[in-house]
Amino acid sequence: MDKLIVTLLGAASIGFIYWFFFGKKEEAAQPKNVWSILVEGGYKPSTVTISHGAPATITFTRKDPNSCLEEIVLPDFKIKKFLPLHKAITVTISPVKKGTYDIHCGMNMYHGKIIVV
Ligand SMILES: [Cu+2]
Repeated sequence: MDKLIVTLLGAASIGFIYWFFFGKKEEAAQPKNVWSILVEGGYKPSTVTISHGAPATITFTRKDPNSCLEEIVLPDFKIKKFLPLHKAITVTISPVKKGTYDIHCGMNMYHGKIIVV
């Protein structure tokens, strides 16, 4: 009887872990064209998925005083913006081609990704 309970508990926790990691990942991969990225010790989320052929807006809010993160660069879209602390800065992109595009800080140290599907 004890063994059965342990087995059931084990199965339940495996199920939970699976749901926790894979369920969330699937949700993050769902394309949408309005995103908010928190800039704090990096970019959160660091990967955003958008659909091609429609304009997408990404709002960056920097909460990290580290000057390394004060500039956001989207090289493929020729966008470079200063991010004042605690202020939402929105960039709009209209990617026509599917692919993966880089987001990085002014010094190319912190990285994020835009996946266009
Ligand atoms: Cu930097």
